[in-house]
Amino acid sequence: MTPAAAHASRQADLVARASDLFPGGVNSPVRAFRAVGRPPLVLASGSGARVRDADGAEYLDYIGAWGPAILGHAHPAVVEAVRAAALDGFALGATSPGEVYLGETIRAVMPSMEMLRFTASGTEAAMSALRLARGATGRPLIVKFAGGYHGHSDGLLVDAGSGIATLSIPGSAGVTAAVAADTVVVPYNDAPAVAATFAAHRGRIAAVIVEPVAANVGVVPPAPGFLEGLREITAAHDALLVFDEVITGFRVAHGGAQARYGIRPDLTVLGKIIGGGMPVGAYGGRRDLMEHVAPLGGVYQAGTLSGHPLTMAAGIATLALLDADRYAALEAYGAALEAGLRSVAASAGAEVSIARVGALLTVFFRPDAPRDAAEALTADRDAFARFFGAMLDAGVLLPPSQFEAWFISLAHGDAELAATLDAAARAFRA
Ligand code: KE4
Repeated sequence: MTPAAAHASRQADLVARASDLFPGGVNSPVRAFRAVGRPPLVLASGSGARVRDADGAEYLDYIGAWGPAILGHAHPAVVEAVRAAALDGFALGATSPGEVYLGETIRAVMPSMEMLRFTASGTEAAMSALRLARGATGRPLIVKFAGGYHGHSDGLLVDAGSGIATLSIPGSAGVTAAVAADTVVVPYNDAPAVAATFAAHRGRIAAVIVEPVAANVGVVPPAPGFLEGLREITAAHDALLVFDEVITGFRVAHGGAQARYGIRPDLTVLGKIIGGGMPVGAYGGRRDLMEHVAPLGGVYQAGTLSGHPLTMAAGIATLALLDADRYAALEAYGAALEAGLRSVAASAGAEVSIARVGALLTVFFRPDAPRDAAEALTADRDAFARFFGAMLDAGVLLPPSQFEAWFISLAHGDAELAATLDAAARAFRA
């Protein structure tokens, strides 16, 4: 592209400069669009269910900021809450009123979180929950599931999902064998494998961490009895059950997956929606466990911007608009989208399967919905990449990976459903 033409496209210019500044031109790998063979988008604005790239092209959006934008982008109530909070200063370095209000709001909806701690990301929250599990039990081992993604702390990057699955890499360089040795990986939806793992490591497992609806290999719902099995096995061995609800919290039900499936975990990890799109994480659970956390107990965890006032303001404003009947609307759109996609795929003769839990959906390019990561990873990535490109060309932006979920918002309505299905009908044929 000639220099003049480069400046004709602000996006191309920014992509070129970003590629020089950041690894892959991005500040998080999945944003690089490498798995779909397209140049990355630079998104300059969002409103409701739509986003605009740096050249002003508009897309109907199913990335949804990877989960937080459940109200749609730039919801006026959330924007106003952050604007007003900003006038009182930003981080002040002590507890702020908003932390109390948001903490009480979360606990009222998720009563298993008897006591909690805010962080600035889901990674920090998951990492801290597991440090707490080890500190409280005195045991070294953590069990996670193949394809489970719980942020990028060393011990959790073993056989993870999300970007690790998208980039088809086994784990991460820089994670030592010593660290990885304390993480045991078992297949999702396989409670007997978990029981066998506990038998093999009797008395040494601190906790099991699970995405109660797997969403980082694409959406893989828990098989009937799986979560109940985890609850029984961990209780029988005095180990802790940690629900990573960074995606599912306030998404698959008002009270998250623990409400939807009726399981009370010992600890819960949150992120995304509770911050309304601002940097956030939280972990919490049984009071007797959380009292091990500094400064009360010996498990240290800290953060300069934990509980940031503007994040708290965005979270409070977001959760205030997520009362129980909004979930009926999310469920209705999700069901209509699933049925519509199934119909247009069948008409086009496309061999896909659709997995959905509430407002979380994945179209898998494989004949039947996967039951675990190993099955999900057999999906046809090239077919997905072609579908992604055809949808993008039709103005619909999907998460740029077969192994991520589509995030539906309350701003997605009849017009968005029709536009999505019209684009999909053409894309499946392509
Ligand atoms: P963050 O550190 O990215 O806030 O949260 C980590 C995390 C923890 N647990 C679960 C279940 C998660 O899905 C995530 C992050 N999700 C990915 C999308 N699959 C974030 C997108 C990205 O990495 O850019």
